[in-house]
Amino acid sequence: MSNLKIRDVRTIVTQPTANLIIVKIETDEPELYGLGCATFTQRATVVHTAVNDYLRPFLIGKDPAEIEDIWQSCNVSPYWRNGPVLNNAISGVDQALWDIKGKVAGMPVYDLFGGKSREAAAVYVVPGGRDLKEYEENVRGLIEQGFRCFKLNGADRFFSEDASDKGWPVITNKVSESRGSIFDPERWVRSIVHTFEYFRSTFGWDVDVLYDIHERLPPILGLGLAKDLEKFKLFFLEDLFAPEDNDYFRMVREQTSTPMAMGELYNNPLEMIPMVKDRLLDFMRVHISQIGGLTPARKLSALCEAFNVRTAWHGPTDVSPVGHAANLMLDINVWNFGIQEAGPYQSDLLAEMFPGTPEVRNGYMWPNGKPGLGVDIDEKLAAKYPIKEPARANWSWGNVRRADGTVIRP
Ligand code: GCO
Ligand code: MG
Repeated sequence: MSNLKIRDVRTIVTQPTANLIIVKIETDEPELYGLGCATFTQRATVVHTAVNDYLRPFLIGKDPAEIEDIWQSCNVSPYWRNGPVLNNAISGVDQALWDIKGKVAGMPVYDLFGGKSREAAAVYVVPGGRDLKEYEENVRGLIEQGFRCFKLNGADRFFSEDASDKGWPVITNKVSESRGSIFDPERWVRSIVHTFEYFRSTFGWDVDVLYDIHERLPPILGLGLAKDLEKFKLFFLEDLFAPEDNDYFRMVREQTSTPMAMGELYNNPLEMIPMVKDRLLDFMRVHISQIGGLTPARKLSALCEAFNVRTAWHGPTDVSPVGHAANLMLDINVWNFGIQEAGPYQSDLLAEMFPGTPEVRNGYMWPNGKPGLGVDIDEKLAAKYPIKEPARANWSWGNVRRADGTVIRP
């Protein structure tokens, strides 16, 4: 591999569902290229610029085999570092280089990492339903298909105190619609407890359940909820606090055994390391492209193993199929795997646009055993779905407010 050179680096930005950003690295060997996920869906065009204007000229001519050196030099080249935009840009490059290395070696990336600890990655899914009856039917159908772990977000709307509430979180339209959705933390907390009472009494204890607080609660309410939910034996309670409130996890650890999952909002190692070394979380849930790709994620997995923290990589619809394949390489390899989020990313369109997309069936995500990350992209099809109105990709994060108009920090 030593005499290969990077010939071109460019992004493929497409919006088949969420805004997805893929980095494609072409080498001077015809048909040898790699793909990496750089998806920061809320700021896709900024990542596009970071790759094309800054990393491309920095990388052309380098040896694609030197993944570690390329990661380290890309990380310090802007001087200021550890932010979401540049980390995503570097992730796209990093994952593409691992893809190339696997293709040259003729093996899946998990084999480059040391082989398989399991054949497939157990997943969790988020059941849907327009009403409780349909929700229950969907859960029973998923259980029959072999799924055993469920995120209950969304079901709380069936148990909110105001029958008119439709959205998540509990919505009370006490302020004009122009301010977006209204969030009432105390009512939402009560609806979550009712949701778990329903789920355990309806589906029993042979299934795992989890919930995502999404950092929206005042910390002391979150602590109280974690204690109230202890009797329901959650698989984990996710994002109980915002990264800015990491130290509140110390109180949770002293007062309840409800397992903690955190990490999708982390970018900076200084956010992650204290959480692991002080055993303040049970599951590390970073969005791998937000921390710079597979190279740092491998190192984070090893740090977590030393403290018996398990992995549960972020895997929503705003991770591309290339990114899900990257998650899966670590899921298959590491000893301390916990669970894999399989956000509803499977669709006929995505499967056609990304041949080799990891398959989710019988409760597991399955590697396809192909060299590299095992996923390709149909660029012509991707080009048919350009990003529309980038500014609208905020997904309401700056519009969710309390009844008094205070914006909620997710
Ligand atoms: C999850 C996440 C997502 C995020 C989304 C932000 O656990 O999957 O919380 O639902 O809201 O990825 O863009
Ligand atoms: Mg989450």
